[in-house]
Amino acid sequence: MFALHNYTKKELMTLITGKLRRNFGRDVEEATAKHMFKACALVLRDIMSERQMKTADQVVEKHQRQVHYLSLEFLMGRSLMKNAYNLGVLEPLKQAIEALGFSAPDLFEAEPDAGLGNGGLGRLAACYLDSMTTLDIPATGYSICYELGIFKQKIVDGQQVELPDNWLDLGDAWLIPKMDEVEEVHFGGKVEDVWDDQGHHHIKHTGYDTVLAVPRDMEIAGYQTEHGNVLRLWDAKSPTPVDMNLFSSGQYLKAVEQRAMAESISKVLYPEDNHYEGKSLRLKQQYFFVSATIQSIVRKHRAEYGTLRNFHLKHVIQINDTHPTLAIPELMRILLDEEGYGWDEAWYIVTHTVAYTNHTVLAEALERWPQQLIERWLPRIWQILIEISKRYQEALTTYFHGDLSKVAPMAIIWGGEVRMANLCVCACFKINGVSALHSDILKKDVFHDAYVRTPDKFTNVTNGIDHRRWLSECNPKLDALIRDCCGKDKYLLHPEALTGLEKYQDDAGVLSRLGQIKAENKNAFAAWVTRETGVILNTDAMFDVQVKRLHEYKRQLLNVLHILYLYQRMKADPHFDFTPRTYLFGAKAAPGYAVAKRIIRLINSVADMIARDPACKDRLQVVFLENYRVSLAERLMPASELSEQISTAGKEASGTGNMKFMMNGALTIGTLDGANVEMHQVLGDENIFLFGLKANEVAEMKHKGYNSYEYYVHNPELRAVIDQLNVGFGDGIAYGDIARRLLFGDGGPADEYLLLADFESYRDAHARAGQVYRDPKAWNKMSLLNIARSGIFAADRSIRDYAKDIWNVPVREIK
Ligand code: T68
Repeated sequence: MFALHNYTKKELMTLITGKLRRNFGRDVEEATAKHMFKACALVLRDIMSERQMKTADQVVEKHQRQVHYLSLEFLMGRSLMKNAYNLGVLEPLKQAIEALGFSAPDLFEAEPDAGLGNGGLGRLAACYLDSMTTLDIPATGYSICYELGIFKQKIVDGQQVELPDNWLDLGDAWLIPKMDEVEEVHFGGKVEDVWDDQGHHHIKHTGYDTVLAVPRDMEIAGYQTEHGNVLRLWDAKSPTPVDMNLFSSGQYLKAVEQRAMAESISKVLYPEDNHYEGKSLRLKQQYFFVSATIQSIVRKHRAEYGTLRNFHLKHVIQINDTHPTLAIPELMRILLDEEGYGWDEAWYIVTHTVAYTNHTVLAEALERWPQQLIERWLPRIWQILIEISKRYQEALTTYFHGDLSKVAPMAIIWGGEVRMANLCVCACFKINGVSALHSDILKKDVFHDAYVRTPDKFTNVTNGIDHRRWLSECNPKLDALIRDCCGKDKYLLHPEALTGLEKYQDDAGVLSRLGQIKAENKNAFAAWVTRETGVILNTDAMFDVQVKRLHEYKRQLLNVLHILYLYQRMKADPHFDFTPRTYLFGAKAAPGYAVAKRIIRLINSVADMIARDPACKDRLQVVFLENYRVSLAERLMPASELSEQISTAGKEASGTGNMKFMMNGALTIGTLDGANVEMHQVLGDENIFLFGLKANEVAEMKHKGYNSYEYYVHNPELRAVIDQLNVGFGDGIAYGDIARRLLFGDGGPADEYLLLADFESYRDAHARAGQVYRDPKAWNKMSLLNIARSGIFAADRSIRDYAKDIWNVPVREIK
């Protein structure tokens, strides 16, 4: 164990004022909040940078095995409070800021979210960086330094409008550019085989465009450790001002074009989640990031060992979904063309280095790159892919005795497309899903035949969340209660210590304190919403929350149908007995996903109608929270009471929002999907509100032929709700398109996600939740047990699983 240096308020004040003077030429009196934020960030960055360099030296000295986590997305959110917390300087930092005449909460609030991700997959990567560092794993994250992160969402007249997210203005305070570690990435051109005088064969690549990859490193601090890691974000730059050769040869336009091409690569994050689009700029992003990353790892390895023969012993490359799959042919390229290895030796190294995490079974999310695109932009990679594909297909044909019904779906190149998931399954030494159910579906269904051939490759690592951020930091009152009940701060490094709460499950004092904390958190959240938007939330009602990306499979629409049902019952019978609810929604829709945008508009139409109806006052309220993001989630989780996790069973790979709610004492209404299954396992039927078809029943129903119209005909309540979609609401907007989609399918299958089939069961589960809510003691007991049993969903547990089952690296032992 290291002795951590404890910075005092006075030391921090000196460091901060020093930064203000040296970096911004200001005394404290002249500094703006922005200067102050940057100065604080720079002070913490220095501390982390020192630690990280020591860690890096140690890794070299001890020849440690390293983890490289490749992801097109890291949804980091804010860092100032997080880093201060992990470095153990949060309290003295707050005091220093205040003593310098600034408000600490305002300063934390001034930091823009680093929104370099869409949703669950990106946030997972961020949580894992925290845990890998806290557990002393030598690990590096790699991604793109997008100039524009996930768009900012405005709601105008009920509709989503996207605005650019220019986070680097302030956010670049965390980044350290390393000009001496720039890599070159090549696009296009021509590849030839050449033989030298000795008859040796070489690959000659000419006529390519060069893009420079400049690393901008973000330091990552762990909790109570001196260990430091980095997130390496690659920024795309054009090589030298402009290519003077092109200019002088009169190719003026080509020179300008090339420059624009180069710098467009890191311009913007693609805003589609769980969806694939074969855009050439996206392919370039993927190769740019993967090529720079692999070259950088190889360069450092060569400097340390002078050979790549032991590469797989010293490195493991984890790829976050198929987005970084080109790491496989890129590492092959370097081993073959630059190191001169033969195919078999190169293949051995690659296939003992790369491991793949799958995050979705949705067909529309599977990446299938058109052959022409790869051929044109990555000609050498294309040749390597052909060879990998050919050899794999031969092996499969032998194994399956020429059975094309097995070989064809597993092929890597097929029908003019490159199937990235199949390439991963072929080349990776481990393949994992992200929840028990999801990993089972991979084995039984998506990759069944590959599983039969190589069962040992397949494993599960259930997702987890950074419980220090998502409980301790964001919910200080609950943190205090846990410290009182579970052995002080023990749970911060031993999340399983949360079970210590169990013995208070019938303790009236603790239960009422838990209820009190929730009430105070609701009030604080409501006050913030009012400040930001003017909307007044009814804090006496149950806060019933669905926040996540807008996607049909996540079934926000099912929630809306049920709200309309409640509304109609209330209108029909003023004495209708139900537990008052404040429904909160937050969701970004991919800008090109028209149906998702319609559903956002529908939620706003319904919210508006209910807000205007005096009959709903104090009983029913619907609020759409604009621009849902990490920092908004941190405010909302502590205030939530009912967590909506209602995806069609079999579709949500894991979910991680579900875990954040659970840890903050919200109860779940949900289907047996993703990690909900494992939540149910530890909670039992009595501590979760389950409903709906199970994954196998969904498959069966689809197989038999699902008819949504029958539910419409046979359930008058459901019929009335769908009829109202057709008629529309107070704002004069009708949603016949959505009604048609449910009943007849609008080009596709009717009600693809089985909303109507699950409606009744969902309604009943809501009625049960409403009943329990009326008995605060029963509710609080359930809430307490949810928190107590949430420890297995800490990212520390997930990372220990990865370290042991996949990475084969030692982890910090914590007393
Ligand atoms: C999510 N996937 C899963 N994808 O939907 C969720 N996709 O169940 C799971 O908990 C989470 O991953 C973590 O494992 C995503 O978030 C994307 O965001 C995405 C982005 C680009 C392309 C495709």
